Amino acid sequence: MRLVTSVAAAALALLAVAGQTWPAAADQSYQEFGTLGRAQDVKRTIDIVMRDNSYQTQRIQVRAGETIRFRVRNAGELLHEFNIGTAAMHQQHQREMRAMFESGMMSATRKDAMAGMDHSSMPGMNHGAMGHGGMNHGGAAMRHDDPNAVLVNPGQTEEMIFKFTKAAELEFACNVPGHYESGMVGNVVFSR
Ligand SMILES: [Cu+2]
Repeated sequence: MRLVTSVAAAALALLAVAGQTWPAAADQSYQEFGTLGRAQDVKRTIDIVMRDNSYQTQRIQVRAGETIRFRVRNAGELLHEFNIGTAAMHQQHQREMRAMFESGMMSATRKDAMAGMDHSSMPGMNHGAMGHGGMNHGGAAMRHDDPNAVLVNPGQTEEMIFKFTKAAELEFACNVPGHYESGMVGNVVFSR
């Protein structure tokens, strides 16, 4: 079942990407089901723990209209992502992420590999942790300012506040090359 869905999603993603030059414009598809949340609207925090290569939780439960603070900890030694989207969105994002890895913009252990050995690679000095939109090194990395996704370096914790506006069939997933395929994906379940 999942295989069939994935193949269909991959075909859709290919169609969606065809004709665009890379890097593609930021994917606004999340607006179908949510938006950037405001801190004052947060009623609940969900802790997400990421390892190499899995999530501690396979399922999160939310309500339409709810604003949630996700506290995302990377307890692994590799770079990981927490991204909320449809299966098709994840497929497309995986293609983009693969290109970033191939270009050297990201590495298996660092989201800002281009920055080299500057202060951003020192533990405890990750300026990205001050807010996922706060610091990027330009170019396609800007993509990760999307309110529905956060990339977390090994050993770091980052927060993401997201408002679910509408129920949808969603997954949370890590789109670092190979991770989704190895099972780094879980379900977002809407309750009433
Ligand atoms: Cu991962």
